[in-house]
Amino acid sequence: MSKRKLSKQQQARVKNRRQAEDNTLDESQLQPGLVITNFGKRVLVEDEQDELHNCAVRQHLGKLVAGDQVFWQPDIEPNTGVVVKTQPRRHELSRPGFRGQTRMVAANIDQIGIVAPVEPGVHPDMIDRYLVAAHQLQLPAFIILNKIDLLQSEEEWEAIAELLWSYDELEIPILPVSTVTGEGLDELAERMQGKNSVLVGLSGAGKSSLIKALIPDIDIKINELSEKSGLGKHTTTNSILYHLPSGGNLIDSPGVREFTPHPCSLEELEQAYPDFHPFLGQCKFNNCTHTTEPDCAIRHAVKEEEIADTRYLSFQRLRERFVQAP
Ligand SMILES: Nc1nc2c(ncn2[C@@H]2O[C@H](COP(=O)(O)OP(=O)(O)OP(=O)(O)O)[C@@H](O)[C@H]2O)c(=O)[nH]1
Ligand SMILES: [Mg+2]
Ligand SMILES: [Zn+2]
Repeated sequence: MSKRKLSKQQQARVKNRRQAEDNTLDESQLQPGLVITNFGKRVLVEDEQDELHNCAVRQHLGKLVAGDQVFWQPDIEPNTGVVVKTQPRRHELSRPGFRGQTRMVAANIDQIGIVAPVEPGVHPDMIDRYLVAAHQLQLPAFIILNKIDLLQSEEEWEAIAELLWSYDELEIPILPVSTVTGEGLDELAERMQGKNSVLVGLSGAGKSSLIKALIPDIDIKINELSEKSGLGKHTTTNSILYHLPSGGNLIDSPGVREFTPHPCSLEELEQAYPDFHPFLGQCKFNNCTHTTEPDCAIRHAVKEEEIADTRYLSFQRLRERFVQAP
């Protein structure tokens, strides 16, 4: 991670600017707000009366994202302002981005809904990567099997069940839904009631469609967001927070081609795979990578079908690419 270091002189300049900014801060003007979405260097902040304000962000605050709690002060123009302070985040879901940068996905969430669509396909590898991220954040995750209206036969259902049995064994909830027929949407709404949830998954998985199906006056909301931010209405380029009718918030995140969790140690990766736990410590070598070593308890468990092949393979792909040497 190449985060450029500031020189002493630059650090002093940043500090002086911050102090100058703080001196102009009129505490009586500060209002609490919730970041609904970010675009460029600006954010849409919702005030306590549910009004939206297009706000600049003080530079030292870094990147803000849907779900951030902030303090802001109004500008002269109506519905504009400046975010001057942030509240500490409880959780932040992010991923490594381009050239060592971090891409923020959502802040202050209680749970992660992984959207796995029947079409273009359920990819256990993708699910496992989000499960590793959820483990890193100590957050519960569940799987939304979307577009089940496209499943035509018993065989197709069986093929999907085959891909998902290991998650069922891990007691990760799986919710079959369709935004076309409405099947499963009540159960999904119930699971998200009163909580802050984020929907994640590959582009085209149906995240935005699910949000549209769950929130009755969504078109009005989308128009309002687009009007206040100047953004288009149809693409999800940044995360957007919506309020659920029965309480709680739901964050729509932009799809990625391939999600990657943050790098971690071999031990941490092993911990993120609960199905490996009963066999850990039983390999011949205590630094076993579970690849070619003799007497490997993990590979033995895979052979005995106590660990799913897909889980073993996704673990190895993550280990090769994202495990940092100690
Ligand atoms: N058959 C069927 N199609 C669906 C369903 N849900 C969504 N779709 C279709 O899937 C496509 C992608 O849906 P989106 O909701 O835009 O997907 P997304 O996950 O938000 O995609 P990104 O914003 O690119 O990440 C659209 O053409 C939807 O009409 C469903 O339940 N059944
Ligand atoms: Mg979308
Ligand atoms: Zn081993």
